[in-house]
Amino acid sequence: MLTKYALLLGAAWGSVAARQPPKAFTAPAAAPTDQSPFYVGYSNDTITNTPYVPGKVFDRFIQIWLENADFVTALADPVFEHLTAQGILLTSDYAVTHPSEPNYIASVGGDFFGLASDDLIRIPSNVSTIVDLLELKGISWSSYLENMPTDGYQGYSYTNPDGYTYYVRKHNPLVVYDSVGMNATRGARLRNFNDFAVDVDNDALPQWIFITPNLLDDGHDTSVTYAGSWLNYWLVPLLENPKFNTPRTLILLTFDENETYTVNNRIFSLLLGGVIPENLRNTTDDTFYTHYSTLSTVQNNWSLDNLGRQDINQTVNNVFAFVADKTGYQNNGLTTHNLPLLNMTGTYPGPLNPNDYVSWKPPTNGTGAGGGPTYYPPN
Ligand SMILES: *[C@@H]1O[C@H](CO)[C@@H](O)[C@H](O)[C@H]1NC(C)=O
Ligand SMILES: *[C@@H]1O[C@H](CO)[C@@H](O)[C@H](O)[C@H]1NC(C)=O
Ligand SMILES: *[C@@H]1O[C@H](CO)[C@@H](O)[C@H](O)[C@H]1NC(C)=O
Ligand SMILES: *[C@@H]1O[C@H](CO)[C@@H](O)[C@H](O)[C@H]1NC(C)=O
Ligand SMILES: *[C@@H]1O[C@H](CO)[C@@H](O)[C@H](O)[C@H]1NC(C)=O
Ligand SMILES: *[C@@H]1O[C@H](CO)[C@@H](O)[C@H](O)[C@H]1NC(C)=O
Ligand SMILES: *[C@@H]1O[C@H](CO)[C@@H](O)[C@H](O)[C@H]1NC(C)=O
Ligand SMILES: *[C@@H]1O[C@H](CO)[C@@H](O)[C@H](O)[C@H]1NC(C)=O
Ligand SMILES: CC(=O)N[C@H]1CO[C@H](CO)[C@@H](O)[C@@H]1O
Repeated sequence: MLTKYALLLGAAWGSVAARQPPKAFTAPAAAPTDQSPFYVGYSNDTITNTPYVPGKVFDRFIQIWLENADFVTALADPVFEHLTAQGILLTSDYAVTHPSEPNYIASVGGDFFGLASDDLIRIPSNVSTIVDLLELKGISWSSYLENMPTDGYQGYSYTNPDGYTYYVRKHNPLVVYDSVGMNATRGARLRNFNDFAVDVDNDALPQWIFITPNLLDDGHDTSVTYAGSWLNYWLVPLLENPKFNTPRTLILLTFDENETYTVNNRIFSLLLGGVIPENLRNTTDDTFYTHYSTLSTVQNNWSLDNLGRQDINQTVNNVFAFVADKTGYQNNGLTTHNLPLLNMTGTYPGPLNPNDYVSWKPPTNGTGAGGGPTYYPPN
């Protein structure tokens, strides 16, 4: 089945970078708001969004995913240190499994469906995602993927003309869901970094944004220092740009998973943005969070419906505390002594686990942090 999809999409299985990663970061342009020839596809248009829908605490949510960097090491890096002083460091945030891809898909679909690989997969079009919930309330969204060549690109990876593979599908969670990837209207909202430059310049960023840096800039093929240099080029100036970081913007800088499978899957994450109250900057929060917390926090903020998956599982769906405090939402109070293990890779049954297959299931009816009903796709 996987092979069929691979052929269908003309995938390059296990494609290996032809070149070694460079040792030092080179800026692709003078500023992150400039288009660059390094990004193969130039922007054709500015994104069109529905009118802004105010949230209870924030009006824009931007998540930025980094890779394979030990945050203890990261904290020693001057750029991370600089950013940490401006935000809330989440000291008890957990990935949900290993390796990368299941964590990415969980963050937008509320489950990883037993997946324990980075294979080329497609999730059937009747499986809902956060996009369905956002669109129901008229909330605009998009993903920006660095070095993805064309909007809505379906391929397994992309190798630039310089011979280096910078982009991989496994870090682009929404394209994996056919309800987004195979729908041309939605696919056009999976955009590249030249589009990002244009969208910021035109003050046209949507309200829910997923950012995937390339395999060098996210630290995957490189190091914390390299990722720090990219953040210094990209995020640090954007934090000062009111078209990106408004007083009502919440930014999550996070990692996909812990590198060490034999420890519980703790990752280190940082909340940033204009919405972080002055008195909470340079503080830590030890509430237990997982990748599902990004779904429940967004649901809580905009009173959304839920997906009827782990986003309604009260063990793993705590809402970011500074948001919950304002909305009056009650988190579960779990502490470090009784946390579930989230490193049990390959042992979860599901439709994407070939060793423990169970068929696709409709959502479970229940209540999430948004208070709305469970969303059932039309077919
Ligand atoms: C993995 O978890 C350990 C223990 O919590 C922590 O020291 C380490 O920094 C984490 N590594 C990553 C890559 O997040
Ligand atoms: C942030 O807090 C640490 C102590 O936790 C302190 O050493 C540091 O100076 C603070 N930084 C800023 C910019 O306030
Ligand atoms: C813009 O359109 C051209 C021509 O169809 C295409 O080659 C290019 O990749 C498009 N840009 C993006 C970002 O999709
Ligand atoms: C494709 O996406 C658009 C915009 O989100 C939506 O209105 C439409 O119903 C979707 N089409 C299908 C076949 O799901
Ligand atoms: C998960 O982490 C715990 C420690 O936090 C460890 O005891 C356990 O063996 C790990 N599980 C796996 C499958 O590595
Ligand atoms: C909720 O999450 C916990 C921790 O991962 C898990 O043990 C439990 O089975 C989940 N419940 C449901 C209904 O999925
Ligand atoms: C999707 O539709 C198939 C039948 O075509 C059904 O077996 C499956 O349960 C549905 N999945 C969901 C998530 O509703
Ligand atoms: C879900 O639960 C609600 C509240 O109990 C109920 O009104 C609704 O009919 C249920 N929906 C489905 C599809 O079971
Ligand atoms: C969708 C939703 O719940 N919107 C509310 C968010 O919070 C603002 C401010 O409290 C309300 O005005 C909205 O109705």
